[in-house]
Amino acid sequence: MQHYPSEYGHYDVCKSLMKSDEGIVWEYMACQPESTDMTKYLKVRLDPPDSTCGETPEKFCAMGNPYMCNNECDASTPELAHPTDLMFDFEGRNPSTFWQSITWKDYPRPLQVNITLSWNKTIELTDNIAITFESGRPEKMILEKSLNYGRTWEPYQFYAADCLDAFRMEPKSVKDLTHLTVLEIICTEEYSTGYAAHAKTLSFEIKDRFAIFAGPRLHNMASLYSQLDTTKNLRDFFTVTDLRIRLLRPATGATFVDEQNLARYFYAISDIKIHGRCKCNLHANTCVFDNNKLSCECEHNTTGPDCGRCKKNYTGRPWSPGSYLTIPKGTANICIPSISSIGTPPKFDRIRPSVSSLEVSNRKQANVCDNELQRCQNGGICHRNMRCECPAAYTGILCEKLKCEKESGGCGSRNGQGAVSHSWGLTPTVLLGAIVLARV
Ligand SMILES: [Ca+2]
Repeated sequence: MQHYPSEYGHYDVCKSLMKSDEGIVWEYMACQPESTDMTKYLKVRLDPPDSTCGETPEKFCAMGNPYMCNNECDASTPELAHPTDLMFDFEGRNPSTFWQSITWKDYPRPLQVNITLSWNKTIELTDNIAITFESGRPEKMILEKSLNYGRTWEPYQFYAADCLDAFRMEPKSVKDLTHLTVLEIICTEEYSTGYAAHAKTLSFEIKDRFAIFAGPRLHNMASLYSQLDTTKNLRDFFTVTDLRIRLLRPATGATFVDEQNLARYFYAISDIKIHGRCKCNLHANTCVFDNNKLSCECEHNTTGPDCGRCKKNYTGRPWSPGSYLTIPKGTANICIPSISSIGTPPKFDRIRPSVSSLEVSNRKQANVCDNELQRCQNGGICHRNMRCECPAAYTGILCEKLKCEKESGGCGSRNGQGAVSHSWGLTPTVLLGAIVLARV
């Protein structure tokens, strides 16, 4: 099992102890795992599967010198093999290690290879995707994404030496995008020039898109986070379960293909960089890689690989993701115990038998409050693990509500009931979501 704990920063803490009038209590915050190198956790698949060179040893031409064609690829000889894992090994070695495709010996049949990268987990991209080619960069390529484990795909970005010719799209740069067009899928010609020693990298620009909201040096992340919070499409744009690199035409560096010398055409990739974090719906700050699978270590009484639902017996209100707002601590929106009618004692009494029967089958989970984690707030006292006895001014299953809220006119000039406000501590609902206090 591999842990990667969060370093200090915004949203790295799910809960913390704090002092209050009632003693030491828990404060809950929105939280997320830190961004990390996601290539360690992916599975790679080629289509067609036999696209790697050297199954039968073959000759290919040197990069940049198509007339030196004595290089050999042989999958059965380690020094001459170019398997897919060489796209993700430690770089910094010279010469670099790389995956290499078969050559274009079947010309004029297109030389096309799909490289599918799967996490089997929803992740959020946090930095540019950078693909380093050892061959010339492809003249035609599509980067695609899936949000449903590869069932359906959509384009992320088109890459071509000539966008109009290849995809009937006007060439664009990410720099042309604005906050109104940030989700546009563009074709770029910036990364498709043929053999050029100094230009090997192809990028999918996450940071430039972030910068549209957060400023050129990402100094205003608060602005980005508030956009992400309020715009689901924007959040989903950076979210994937899989990526697919569709290599559609290798670099030729010319308008024609040299049919006498097809061993000069192939794809070779030395490195792929992908940074991101597990998507945990702001309910976990840790993601573990166990049994070859990533999963969030859910807090806030949530569960599931993405913390996407409430734990059993914590369905006291519908699940909702945590919120980046309010900056900088967000709102935890924790799941609360399964007592649907938070509030008046008579109602509570009516549902008490079911709590009791639950308690028989699963004593620990059915507890409303207990002596280890006394959840009664505002000075409430836990009674037989079943209910909080609240001080006169408070009510609610956890004594989290001011009684006056129930009276007409509420506790003052507040309006809006139940809606999660994005300002601190104004309504009891917010109190419950953002800073649920529980005694320790
Ligand atoms: Ca490598």
